[in-house]
Amino acid sequence: MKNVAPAIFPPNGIGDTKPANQAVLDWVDEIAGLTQPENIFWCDGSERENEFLIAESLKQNVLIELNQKKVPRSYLHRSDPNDVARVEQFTFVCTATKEEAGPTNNWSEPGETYTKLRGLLKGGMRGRTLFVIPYIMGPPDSPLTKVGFEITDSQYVVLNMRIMTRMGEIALKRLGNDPNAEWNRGVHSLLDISPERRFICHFPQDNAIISVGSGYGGNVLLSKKCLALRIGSYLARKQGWLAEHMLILGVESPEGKKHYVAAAFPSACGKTNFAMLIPPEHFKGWKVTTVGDDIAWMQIRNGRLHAINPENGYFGVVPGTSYKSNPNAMRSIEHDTLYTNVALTDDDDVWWEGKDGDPPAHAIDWRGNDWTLNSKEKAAHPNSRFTTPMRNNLALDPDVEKGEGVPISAIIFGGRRSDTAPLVYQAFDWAHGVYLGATMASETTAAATGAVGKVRRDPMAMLPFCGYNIGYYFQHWLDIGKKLTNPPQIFSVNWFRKGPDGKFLWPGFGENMRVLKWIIDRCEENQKASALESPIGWLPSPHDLELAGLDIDHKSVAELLCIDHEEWQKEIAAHKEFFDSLGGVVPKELLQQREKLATRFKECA
Ligand code: GTP
Ligand code: SPV
Ligand code: MN
Repeated sequence: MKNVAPAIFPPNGIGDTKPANQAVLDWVDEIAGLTQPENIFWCDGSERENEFLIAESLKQNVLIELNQKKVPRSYLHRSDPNDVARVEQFTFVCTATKEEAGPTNNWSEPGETYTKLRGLLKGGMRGRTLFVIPYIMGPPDSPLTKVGFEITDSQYVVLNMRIMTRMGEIALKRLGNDPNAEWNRGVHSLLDISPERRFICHFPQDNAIISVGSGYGGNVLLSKKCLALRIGSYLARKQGWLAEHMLILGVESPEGKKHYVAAAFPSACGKTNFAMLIPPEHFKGWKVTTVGDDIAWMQIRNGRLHAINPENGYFGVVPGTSYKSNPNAMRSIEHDTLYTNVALTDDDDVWWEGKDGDPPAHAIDWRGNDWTLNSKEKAAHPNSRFTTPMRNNLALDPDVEKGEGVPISAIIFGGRRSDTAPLVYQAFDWAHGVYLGATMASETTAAATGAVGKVRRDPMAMLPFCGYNIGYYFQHWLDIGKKLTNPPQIFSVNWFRKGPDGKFLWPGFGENMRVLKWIIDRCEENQKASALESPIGWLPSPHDLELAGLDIDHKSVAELLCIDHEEWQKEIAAHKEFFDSLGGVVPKELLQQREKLATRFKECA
């Protein structure tokens, strides 16, 4: 299957929506002069343009048409097998000084990096079409909304950006004619899709991104991790708001009382699933709605944090998605969806590990090879993805377009931990909550290249996405808390604790409603749910959780809520080791939190 495709030639009326803003025109001129494309395609986001690009992508074998009866208007793309996930080792934050990028980012000097990238881009689009994608991040009438332009030589990127962002004319209108207006400059070229020439570089001070050598989502949909998180977090600190790797959901009780919750879990640790949760039967009358599944931009309004979802679609993990685990996602991806790196069945349907029903006897796997039930390889790549419009989600929150955002009652930090971290607990206060976020750890997943299943510290699930010094980021979180008169309560969750048999102790997915209910009850003014004071925070006892109708034994519940002092001694030592590894940038307030935690353990020993 082709990833790099030759130029396409649109008929009149397609691909010619040039923006009026001279700064954009000059920039496109400059990049075109450097990359030498065959022609330039100015995207407007229209239906007609989309149809044309899909038809061309099918002709060029960039997309494969799926069974239009089973998955209408949906297509499959296979990426290069060497290019299936984010590449943290090739991701750079190019601030003027290394200190600004901080201890957790790869840094390279901006001047040298521009020179190196220009060298790579020189003539890089010869024989190809250069697409210009105008887009906005955020609801059209939000003060937080940002304009971006992405230049790319990949039709797959254009088709994805049309789903993931509000793309086209809407951005041209918002930008207007002012040559000094603020907008993000993103340049992407596939080059020859070689890991040796793969770099994802951010220039926060220029509000610019250059990504070369990859065609994979998180590396090339520059709106997402690059703009909304890395550049976003940098701007957020300067401008006094928060750009976070968080889902946003609404939860409404049968009495009609509604709370919004934002939750940060690392990549492939359950954000999309939690955001689309369907409450189990026992919770009749409860409703969960999705505002966003990956990114939250939050600002202070009337002393409260309010969140918007800057995106317009979901770029979700496919494997494990089923009618049992996530019916809302399954319904969303039944139509108008781009699939990347899943298996293709003999009747042109899609298949993946964990899908409902029996696996097919034969399929074409994500690499394009024959696959049978006897194959040792997985049919779908573990990081195969769907790209689907958020409007496909039947549980979409009615306030998703609200410019001021939704008020956040609770912030949740969650990791994938086989041990140590209990199912749920609550921080004593904001600063303690920031400490929970700053010290969270999770087992690595297939969403990034490298080892899978290794425990690593991933503060606020932002380790790969914080676009500046992590120490300043912690301080920014502490400072925001001081400005809030009605701060969200902060919680920690872990759906992934395992028993001695190596199996998950908690059923997860829809049953996470039981934990969510405890969380929002703890946020009520009269604290409708009780908890025990433990050294790590407020912990529910088994009878504080609504477990009726759930098939789980007492022993598992006890294990899920257990704080093993030995494990926690190791954990506290690991916090220290992590903070030490950051080389003196951690705010004093967080160092004190660690001491307080250690003292609380000593006092109860
Ligand atoms: P990114 O898109 O990479 O940011 O991932 P995400 O955080 O949105 O994760 P997602 O919801 O896609 O889930 C990732 C994997 O975790 C999938 O294979 C899910 O099936 C699995 N998963 C999600 N929620 C749960 C849960 O509550 N319990 C268990 N055991 N697995 C879960
Ligand atoms: C993640 O890895 O956190 C994702 C997928 O959401 S990607 O957009 O590829 O980064
Ligand atoms: Mn993510």
